[in-house]
Amino acid sequence: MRKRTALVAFAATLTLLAQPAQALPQEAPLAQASLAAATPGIGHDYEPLRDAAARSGKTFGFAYAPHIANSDAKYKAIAQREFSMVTAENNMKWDATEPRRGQFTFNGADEIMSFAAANNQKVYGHALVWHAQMPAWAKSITNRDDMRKAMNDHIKGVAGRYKGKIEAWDVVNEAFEWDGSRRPSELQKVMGNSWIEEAFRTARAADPNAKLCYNDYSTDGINSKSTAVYNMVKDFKARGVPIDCVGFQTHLIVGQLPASNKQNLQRFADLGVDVRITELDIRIQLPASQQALQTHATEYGQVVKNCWEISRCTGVTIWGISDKYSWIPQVSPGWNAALPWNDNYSTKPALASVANAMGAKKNGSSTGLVCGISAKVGANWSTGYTTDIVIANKGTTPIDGWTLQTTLPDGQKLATGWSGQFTQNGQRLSVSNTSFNKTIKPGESVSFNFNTTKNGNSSTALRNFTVNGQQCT
Ligand code: 9MR
Repeated sequence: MRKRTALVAFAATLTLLAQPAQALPQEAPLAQASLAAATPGIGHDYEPLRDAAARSGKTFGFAYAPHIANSDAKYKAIAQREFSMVTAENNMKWDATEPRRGQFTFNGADEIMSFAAANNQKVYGHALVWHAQMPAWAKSITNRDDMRKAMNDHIKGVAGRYKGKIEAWDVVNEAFEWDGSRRPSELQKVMGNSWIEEAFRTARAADPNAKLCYNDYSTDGINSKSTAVYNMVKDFKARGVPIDCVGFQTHLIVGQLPASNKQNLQRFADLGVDVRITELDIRIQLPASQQALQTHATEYGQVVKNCWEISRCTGVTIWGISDKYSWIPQVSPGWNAALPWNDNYSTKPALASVANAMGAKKNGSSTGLVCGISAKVGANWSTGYTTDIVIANKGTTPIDGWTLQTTLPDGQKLATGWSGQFTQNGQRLSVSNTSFNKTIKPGESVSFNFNTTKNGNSSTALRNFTVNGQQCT
């Protein structure tokens, strides 16, 4: 067991809470992910953007590629800190999950589910039926009933596996052409017009709790394609075909955000479905000029604002984190700079623009107090766990006396604390300095820890802190 320094307040240690040095093997892995959520932003000094989104009842998502998180610590830290929703960039697609007929492979998809769970993120399922990344065996089917069976079995296999755990599914992706006609995919050619509604009905039966979405690109403004989708949604609603949401990919070219974007989102919302910006990126011809970066920032902010002003818009998902891994240069050579984070994780003006459109707070902006928090689960046993917190002074003036506040998970109670003065009021926990750790000089930090009872819940790495009333991450 770790050696504790001065024991202050809450001396009533319960014997039951005696700590084993290690988590018991049968316990769930520690919620390490939220550690990064509590670290300062990479490339900016705003609070986690997921927190700003949450205040508006929305989520901020990103397209996630687990192999990148496994090799790039900054990507992973941003993924954990900034986002409250995860879309699988590739791992939940048909070719990834059913490469051979009837043989499902869920390794990558499962990895995404556990990453999201560890980071308290929702999962947006992408995509059950799509003409691209459709395995060759499925594309080669020519018999209508056989294709229907393959499609329905696929939907049941994937949506069924994650039943109850997916916020929303892109049931059908990219089924229309620019002129509003149906895309002449194998799906369309072999099954005829009814395949889309059949896919939705099958998905509803496979996971009745997931919201079911239609998703497409170049539908961001009012045009022939978005109107065709609009008419389909209207028809589905009228006939009781289960559809709950429409995703607007919003893969834009800088300077070309349609003026009718908000009006278009609103007309879909008015049909009684949720809308979401599902794959936002805005590409620029390289090298990106200052002027292009300004327009880029304005458009990023405008898209977020448009969603934020529509109550049925559930949020914005960006298609990646850093330009380094964007799909854009492979498809459009000479173009990129599409995401808010550059190759080296510095940020473009778009990041601030998005943050401001969400009403994100800057760390320490109003009092000059600039602090950083690291909070992690330490010892962890069946009935309780230890939280270790470090407050760092990241500013240029000393912090002379401090009170940290945070919220404990429902039902959990403070038991014992060290190196601070602890009070719990409801689920709100306040910790003030002791005489020996009152002053935090610039560049220095203080640490303290405490035990909480679990009351049948699991250990949770805390997030959302204030120090002296100031948001601190
Ligand atoms: O970003 C994805 C890229 O890694 C894949 O190679 C590509 C293959 O089709 O799909 C990309 O994601 C697409 C998404 O699934 C659907 N809308 C368009 C996205 C960009 O092509």
